[in-house]
Amino acid sequence: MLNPKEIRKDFPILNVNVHGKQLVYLDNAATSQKPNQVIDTLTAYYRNYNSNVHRGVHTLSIKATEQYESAREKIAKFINAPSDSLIYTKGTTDGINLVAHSWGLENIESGDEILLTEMEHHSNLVPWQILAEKNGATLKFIPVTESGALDLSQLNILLTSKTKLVAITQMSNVLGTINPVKEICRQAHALGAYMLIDAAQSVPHMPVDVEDIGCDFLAFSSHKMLGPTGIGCLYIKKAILETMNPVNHGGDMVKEVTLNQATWNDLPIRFEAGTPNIADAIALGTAIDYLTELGMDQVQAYEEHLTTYALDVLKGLSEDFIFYGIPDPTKRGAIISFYSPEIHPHDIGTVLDRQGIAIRAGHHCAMPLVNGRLGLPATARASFYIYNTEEEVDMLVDSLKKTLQYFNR
Ligand code: C6P
Repeated sequence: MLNPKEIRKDFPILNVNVHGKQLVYLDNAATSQKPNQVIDTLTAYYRNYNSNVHRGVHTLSIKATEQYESAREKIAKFINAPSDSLIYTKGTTDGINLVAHSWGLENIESGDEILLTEMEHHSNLVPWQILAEKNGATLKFIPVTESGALDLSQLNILLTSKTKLVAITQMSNVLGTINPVKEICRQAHALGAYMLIDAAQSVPHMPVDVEDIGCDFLAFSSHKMLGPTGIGCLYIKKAILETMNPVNHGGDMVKEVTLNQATWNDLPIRFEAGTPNIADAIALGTAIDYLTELGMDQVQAYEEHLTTYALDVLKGLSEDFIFYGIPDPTKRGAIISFYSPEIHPHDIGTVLDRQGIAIRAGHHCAMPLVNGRLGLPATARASFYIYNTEEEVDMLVDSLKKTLQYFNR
């Protein structure tokens, strides 16, 4: 089992005081904190070898290029992908938009169907809305059951020979539900549809193997997995990537340019026009080293343990709060959304903040799920990571009790 007390020593921010209390950071689904190793990688790059990549013959540029490309290899290995199928992006949103604007625009036609779910983040919804409107495709949605799972009994009705793309989150950022993407992918492929996975919440918290799942596209963000903001990755199956056209054009993505035309560089550089986010890519490589060292099986097991504990102790508050998500902690990630009909989630968030506890309150960029399916104005959400402890869960419970008292409940 992971030792969060040891892990915490690597995260300087966890010693910060908020309103005179030591920070209890439970907003990891929004963004995770960064260990010294990642912070040191960033400063080492800027202090010692800041330079552009793929361009220079000088020592610094060669070192920057080596580090940038070796980070790509590590990240690709982490999800069991070949490194030439892994494109650096700004994050999950950017990756999904790239697929929609390149592959989507050219392959999804009038009459085609795109199958999504009711639990998608706006990043895996709005790009498909725009594309469907432009190309005349239809959006369909797998419903969410009362308990917070996908209603897979609807899958063979919704998935038809007209389905061109199935685009699904592997883990809900509101309910924590882990979706059976491998099985959905198998069924999608059997009908000739392509499969995209929004892995923003899964890659940071559980082992993900694109080869095993068999998906065509998979996007994730560095900042939710101990790495810096502004960098993420998009995996695209090689055979598909070879047929796709770049969305951005300019330096580095070209092989030969004349006044009137250009040819594209090799994969995946052809999708990375302009000077890339070098420091953050290299530091994401360090975050990958950190997680690999811990072992993703261990990360998942620890979070399951902490979620089990949290669900158990939070039961004591079930008269005052409704807790959402599948009760079985093996089928969900370390995300717990809750709601009190008496106290607005933003008020809960504000009162907890006064006690040093950071949670998120809002629609979590999943308005169709929160406002539509759950019928709530917002939820309060606590989300855990490798450095959170049972003591912190206890502090959350105590603070929620104080919040109830504060509002005279
Ligand atoms: N969810 C949350 O608090 P970006 O912003 O591109 O790194 O990730 C977007 C995204 C896509 N899909 C899922 C399932 C997500 O959870 C997120 C980010 C954050 O839940 C910020 S809204």
